[in-house]
Formats: sequence, structure tokens, C-alpha cells
Amino acid sequence: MTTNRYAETAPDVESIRADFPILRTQVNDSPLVYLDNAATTQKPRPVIEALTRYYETYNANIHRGLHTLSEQATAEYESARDRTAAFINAAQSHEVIFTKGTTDAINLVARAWGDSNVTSGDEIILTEIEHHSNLVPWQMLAHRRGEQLRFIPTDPEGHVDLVEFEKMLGKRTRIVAITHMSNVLGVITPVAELIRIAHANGIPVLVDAAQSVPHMRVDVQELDADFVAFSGHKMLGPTGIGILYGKESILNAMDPFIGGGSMIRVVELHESSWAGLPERFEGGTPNIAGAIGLGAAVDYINQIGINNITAHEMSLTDYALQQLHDLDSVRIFGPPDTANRGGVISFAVGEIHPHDIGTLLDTDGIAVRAGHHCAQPLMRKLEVPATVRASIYLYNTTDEIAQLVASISRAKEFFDGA
Ligand code: 7TS
Repeated sequence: MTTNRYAETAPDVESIRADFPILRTQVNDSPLVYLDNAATTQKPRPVIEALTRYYETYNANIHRGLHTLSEQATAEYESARDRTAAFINAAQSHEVIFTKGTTDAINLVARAWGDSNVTSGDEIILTEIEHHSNLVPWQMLAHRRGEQLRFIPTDPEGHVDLVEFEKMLGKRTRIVAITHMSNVLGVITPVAELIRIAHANGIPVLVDAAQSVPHMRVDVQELDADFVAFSGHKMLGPTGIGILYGKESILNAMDPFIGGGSMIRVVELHESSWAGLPERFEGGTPNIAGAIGLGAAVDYINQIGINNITAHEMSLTDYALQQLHDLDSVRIFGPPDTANRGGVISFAVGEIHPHDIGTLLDTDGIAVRAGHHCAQPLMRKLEVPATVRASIYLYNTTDEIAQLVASISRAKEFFDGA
């Protein structure tokens, strides 16, 4: 990348905002206040331009043509892999597999690893706070292979019980799969500690990092994670592209899940042999533009500095938690302060249905998510049908948080008066 505008200083939010064309949009006659970043993030101009440049100047399929455009597309696709691998400090680029996203990555593991490593009577350990993406693929595996799912107890704020966790590990435990940051509670789980305990018992760990990698430094080698899954669209990149990181030794021992072009070495009429990493897990024409866009997103984040992004988000989260706490009848789910949490803030306003709050905020141009957030078991545990969720990213401002709080107050007055 060129100059590093921000790495030495706190992020200049106005300068960042100028890079995001959509932030100039008006919604219901108000400037857009985008606080639905846990669902998907907006795209800075360098990402949009990387996509356009690919389609306008070197669109071609990769790894097959000997022509110039194909070579350029292949080089850019592989360079995006290298930069993404460096971003999470993978030891080797071929440990980074391009997928459609987190969901696709976890399904890949549940199929390609699960089908050959899990049998009837085995156990898989999850938590009750998982997104459906890190629950349903394991349920499907259980239906195919007959293993049991077990859940680490969590307190109401989502903190996992490490003592109980250690007791749950046994001879039949095959894998632990856990979110790094809850998309509902914002709580950050102690994955490093969980991995250490699991490894002491010879058990691999998959980390659902969909909500962590975009917002905080995640070093896969330092964590010693076996698998890490995340999505490009939650970190300023395009939709339809994501990552499965896997340790080389584990990936090499796995058979592919998707059969077809690009993932083979030799194909005979009745048998085939597999390509090496990463091609073995990237059958078919991949999302070339998406990968290139993700590479541009990684560059953008690096240019600002991931630690600066975390610091900015934490200062806004601190402010938001205090302001919401001061509002009558607002109940915040998840940790009440910024210790062990990220900028995902779920709340309820009195007895008002979250969907009604979401709709009223939208009339002020404020985008939040209201619903079960693809975490229905967690909603049951919290004994609510849904929550309102505001989620913060690098382009949000203190003023936007103040607008959110004012809009919630107005919504409450509206319903109290109704
Ligand atoms: N895991 C977590 C923790 C997530 O938050 C999400 C998406 C996923 C997995 C799945 O990611 P995908 O890119 O494959 O869809 N979470 C949300 C959300 O909270 N609102 O919309 C999507």
C-alpha cells in the first residue's frame, strides 16, 4: 500500500467516512446512520475500485489459461490469498482456503473433516451462544454420523465456564467449535485458553471468527487454532467470499468436499487423485472478483491499523453502553462494560417489540438489526423472542451513537404515549 495515513494516530473518522460512498446516502430524509455492521459492512472505494478494475481490465478465469489476462487474474487472486494469510498471521498462504463465507467454511469442516473423523458415540463441544452457522452444520453431521453435541455452560452475559469445559473433555470428544465473539452479546470468548485446554487433551478447535477478525487482531499461530472461519463482507469486502484457515497438517489429511475442476491431480474414468493445498478445497471456478475485493479490504484495514480500529470501536462502545444504561427501561444484553466485549450491542426497550424499535429507528435513517440474529437457542436462553442490535465499525461516530440514543428515547415516548 501507499502511505499509512492513520497507523501512528487515532483514526481520522471523517477522512475514513469520505472513502465510503454509501455513507452519503439519505434514508427517510435523514443521513444514513449505519449500525448494522455485524450483519454486513459497507465498502470503501478501494474495494469497489478493485472489483471494477478486475471486471474492466483483466477479467479471466484463473489457474487455467496461459494467456495474459488469466495470468494477471491468477496473480491477483493468489496475492489476495497471501495478504489475507499475512493479516491473520498464517504460517503459509496455502493454509488459507477461499470459501463463500463463514457458513461455507464451517460446513466444509463439518463435511470434509467431520465425515472421516467422527463416528457414533463421539462428542462435539459447542456453546449455547453460537450463530446457527456454527450449530446447524454440526447437527447435520450428528444426523449423518450419530455423534452427540454438548454445550459449554455460559452465564447470562455469555461468559463460558472454563472449569466445566475442562470437565466435559473426554476420550470421545472429537472437536470443540466456538465463536470468538458473539454476534448477539458482543462477548469475547477466551479462545486462547479454550484451545490450550483442548490441546492438552489432544482435541482440535475450530474458531468462528466472523465477528472477531474484522474488529481485532487475530493471530492464528499465537492462538494455535486448528480451524478459523470468517467472512469477507463483514470486514469491508464483498459478499460471497470468506476464509477457512486450517493448519497444513490437518488440511493435508482431509479429503475434499466439493468435487470438480481445479481440485484434482489426475482424473480417470473411475477414480481421481486430489490436488494439494489450497486447490483441493476450491473445486470449480471460485469467486475471483470477491477474493480480489477481499485483498483490497485487507489492505484498507492494514492502512488504518487493526489496533486503531479496535480502539475506536471500544471508545464508541463505552460511550454507547453508558448512554443506553442511563436510559430508563433499556436492558442491555451481554457484558455491561467494555471488558471482554466488542462493539455488538443488543438491547430491549421496556416491553416494546424489538421489530417496532427497529422500524422507528429506520424512520430516522438509523439502520440496526432487530430479530433473533440467527441465534434462536440463545434467544430462548435469554427468554426473549428477539433483541434490537446496534453494531459498530470504524466509520461510526460519537454523534451517530448520540443520534441512536435520542431516537430510542423518542421511540419510547411514542410507545409510552400510545
Ligand atoms: N458466525 C457468526 C458469529 C456470525 O455473526 C455470522 C453472521 C456467521 C457466523 C455467518 O456468516 P456468513 O457470512 O456465512 O453469513 N452473522 C450475521 C448477523 O449477526 N446478522 O447477519 C449475519
